[in-house]
This record gives sequence, C-alpha cells and structure tokens, in this order.
Amino acid sequence: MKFALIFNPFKYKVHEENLRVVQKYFGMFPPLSLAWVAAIARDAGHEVTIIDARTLNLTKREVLDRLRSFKPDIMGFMMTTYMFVDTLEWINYLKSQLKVPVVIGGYNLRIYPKESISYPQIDYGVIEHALDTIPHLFEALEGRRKLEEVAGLVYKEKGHIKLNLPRPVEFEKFPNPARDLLPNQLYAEFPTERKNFTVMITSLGCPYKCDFCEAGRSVYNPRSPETVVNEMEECFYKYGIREIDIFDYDFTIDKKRTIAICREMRNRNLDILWACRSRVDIDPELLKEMKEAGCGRIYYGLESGSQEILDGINKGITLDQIRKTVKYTKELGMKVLGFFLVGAPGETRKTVKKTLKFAKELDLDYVQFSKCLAKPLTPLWRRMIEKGERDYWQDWILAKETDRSLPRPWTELSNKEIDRLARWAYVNYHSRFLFLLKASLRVKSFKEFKRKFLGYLDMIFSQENVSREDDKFVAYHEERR
Ligand code: B12
Repeated sequence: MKFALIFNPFKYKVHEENLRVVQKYFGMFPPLSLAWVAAIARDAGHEVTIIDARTLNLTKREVLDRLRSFKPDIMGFMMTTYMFVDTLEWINYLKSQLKVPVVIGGYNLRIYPKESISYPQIDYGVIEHALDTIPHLFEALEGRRKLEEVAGLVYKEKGHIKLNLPRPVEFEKFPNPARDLLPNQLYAEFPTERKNFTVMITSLGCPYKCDFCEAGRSVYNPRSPETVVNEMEECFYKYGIREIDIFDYDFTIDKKRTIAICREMRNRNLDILWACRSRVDIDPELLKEMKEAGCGRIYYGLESGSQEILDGINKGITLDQIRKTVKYTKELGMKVLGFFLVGAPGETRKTVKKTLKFAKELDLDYVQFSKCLAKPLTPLWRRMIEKGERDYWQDWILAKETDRSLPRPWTELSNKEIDRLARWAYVNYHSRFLFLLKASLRVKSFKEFKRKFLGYLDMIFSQENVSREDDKFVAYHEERR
C-alpha cells in the first residue's frame, strides 16, 4: 500500500489552555506521532510519505499536488480533541479531490472513537497505538484479513460504526520514528539553542493523579535505556540533531532507568543538549547525573505558589520541595522552566499574585502560565460529567458546539479575569530589567535572539486582554521571517 500521512497547520482556539501569544511562539515541532505511524507501516512493507504542511507552510492545494504525484492508496491524519475541526477541514478538501480512504488516529480517538469517525469522509480510526493495528488494517484492505479481526480499529459497516477493542502494546517494540521523512532542519522550540532540533518520547503514561491532567493514572510504559540511547544516536549521526526535547510526561519517574540512560549517553559521547519534564520530588543524585549527560533544561510542573492550591489539585508536592529542587537545578547549571496554572480549584486574585511572587522568587529562566481547564479525561472533567453537565468536548467533536471559553465552577474568578490574570502574570514576570538583561546575555545566536525578542514584543503590544479567535493565526516560524 502507498500511505500518505499529512500534518496540517492549526489555529489558536479560545477553549485551549494557552494564551494566543504562547501558542504562536511555542515552536515548530516534528509531527512525532505520524513519524511513529510511518515507521510502523514501513516496517510492515508499505511505502510511506509524511507531508508536514504546517512546517513547510504548504497550502491545501500544494499538498494536493504533492499527493497527486505520490498517488496514495490511503491517507492518514493525526487528530487531537482541541484541533479536531482544523484537521477535519483538511480531510474534507483532500478527500473530495483524491477519493482514497482516510484513516485517522491520535489521542482523541481514545476518548471519542465513534464520534470521530462519524463523518462520511473518514473511513477508519486507530483507537490507540498503530503498532499492530495499522499492519493488520492494511492486510485487511489487501484482502488478507477481515476488518473484524483488526484489534484497535473503529470502522463502518453497512452504515453502522463498529469498534474492535485495542490490545495492550509494549512501547519497547516500536521502531524509531521515521525522522528521515521529516524536514529536521526546520524545527525549533522557543528556548532551543542548537540545530538540528527534535523531540523524543521515551515512555508512555504517568502514574500520578493530578486533577488537571489527562494522563494521570495511565500505565507507565517505558522504552529500555539502550533503545532510548540508540534512538538518540540515530538522531545524532543520521539527522545531524544536536538538541532534543524529551516530551515524556515525566522523564524521571524511574530513577534507575533515567540514570542508565544518562550513563549510556556519556559512554557513547553524544554531544547532545537535551531537556525534559519532571516533578520536583526528584532525587538530587539523579539531577547531577542528568547534568553530566548534557541536560540543559528542565521543565517542572510547579502549578502554584499557594500550598492550599497544590493540595487541592492533588499535586502531592510542597512549596519547600519546589524551592530546594529549583535552587539545586540552577546550582548545577541547568535552566529551569516552571509550568503554572491560573484558575485552579480555589483560585483567587490573591493566590494568583502569590504564584507570580513565588515564580519571581524562584527566578526561573522560563515560565508558562496556563489556564486551568477541564480537559477530557482529567478528574476535573470527570467530576463535571458525573454532575450531569453536558460534555462540551464530545459536542465539539460532533460539531454541535463552537469554540468558546469553558466554565470553571471550581473558582470564584470569571473566565475574563483568568485571561487577564494569565496575561498580567506573563507581562509582569518578563518585564523586569534584570530578567531581560540576563536573558539577553545568554542568547547564543541571532535567530534565538530574534525569536525571543519578537515573542516579548508581541506579548507586550499585541496581546488581547480576553482571549478571542484569530482567523489570521500563523505560528511563528523562524525560517520564514
Ligand atoms: C509531540 C507532541 C506534539 C507535537 C507534534 C504533534 C504530534 N502529536 O505528533 C506538537 C508540539 C506539534 C503538538 C501539538 C499539539 N498537541 Co501534542 N503531543 C505531543 C506528545 C508530547 C507526543 C506525541 C507522541 O509521539 N507520543 C508517542 C506516540 C507513540 O503515541 P501517540 O502520539 O499517541 O501516537 C500513537 C497513536 O495515537 C496512533 N496515532 C497517532 N496519530 C496517528 C495518525 C494515524 C493516521 C494513525 C493511523 C495512528 C495514529 O499511533 C501512534 C503510534 O502508536 C503528546 C503526548 C504524549 N506523551 O503522547 C502530545 C499530545 C498528543 N498533544 C496534545 C495536544 C493538546 C496538542 C495541541 C492541541 C497543543 C496546542 N494547544 O497547540 C497541538 C495540536 C496539534 C494538532 N495538529 O492537532 C494532547 C492531545 C490531547 C487530546 N485530547 O487530543 C497530547 C496527548 C498531550 C496531552 N496529554 O495533552 N503535540
């Protein structure tokens, strides 16, 4: 089979957790999910291409031209809940022109599989992982298997939607993502310092139980240290990659595994600058190992400067742990980014002020103030559904809802106030003479300077007080400026 995977650009949404300026400067990232799917399909003997229309800045028409010359038997798209309509619009257009079957996959399929394929232009959906489902689906399309034998597939038969339950997979068995099909030289993230840059996933799932996160209590499914470092080595030698952001929910969950990865990176002498996400209840010994292996940046989920808020969201950390870990990370010479929530359960103006003060006291290199949201699968969302509220996200997928700011019954703050407070926190945090001076002195290239400076200017001068739609939204792309 000839399989074309398309990654479409997406707009800013009022219902999402980030402010528009953050979404705009967040970065150009490789469509990693599609690169996994491509590698899986190729290992099963199929011919695959990935068109990263977002990064290559391609119009629908240009993608169509590329597809016409590739002549796919089937097209594939990754769908998230939030950007579902953007991807659907691309599917509508390409399917109307090419008339080949469409298969979709991605996190949203785990939540709303039947709703997602209820559209006539979508033929198949992969509910969880593609590892066995895609090879088996293609066997079925070639007449060597029946559709009802394809585990993890949602499909249509005589006007009815059928769902075959997925089987658990071992992440260790996945081939490395097919980065050879991606324009690796074009990716960059707001804080990146080197090129080429990529993102990596070394484990699936997270055992913690934070109320605002959709990944909590999911099965932790790690790849072995050897497999992880093999992938890094492949990135280094084959794709000229010099900086990697490890996007695992928490890279440091298993201390032994993380240490083994760090030591193996050092054994193989890989000059890679890397970053990862972690909780603050991390062992100092592990932090030292990470620094020695080239870790330059850690993203900590700090969430709030108020202990009551931290306890209320089930975060299981203390302000004191945050202070100690951030201090030690900085002493070791690693940069620290703090993720904070605005509008968490019990939030007031006073607690937001406390959070901003705390962030300043910690003197973080980067901060992110996200609006707390009842995202699908989060405990916050589950509780709203249990109380009998309509599921906005399900309605959104079914096109019964529009993009709008969602209720937050857990705080006295209105949505408008939350928007304003998040904006105020960003502006206030960044507009300090010493912070700006330090940030400017650390910049390593003109491109990095430009990206950060433009981001700052946009944040100060063109950020709206209350989130609104933006029909002209285009994510920042340093190669296009
Ligand atoms: C890297 C990444 C990105 C990258 C690249 C996009 C991508 N997914 O490739 C960037 C930064 C661009 C990105 C953007 C966004 N992302 Co993102 N991203 C991730 C991340 C961290 C890793 C993806 C990954 O490789 N996982 C490992 C692989 C093995 O698992 P997988 O992605 O689920 O893919 C498997 C299956 O789902 C399936 N599959 C996936 N796609 C497809 C497509 C086809 C055709 C088929 C057959 C199968 C299939 O097969 C894959 C292999 O088994 C995940 C979190 C995570 N840890 O997974 C979030 C995640 C997927 N993103 C998420 C979100 C919210 C977004 C954004 C909306 C964020 C934003 N506000 O801008 C955008 C939307 C992008 C879009 N086009 O719609 C959510 C989705 C939640 C949801 N309910 O849909 C996740 C789950 C994070 C989270 N917990 O909130 N993301």
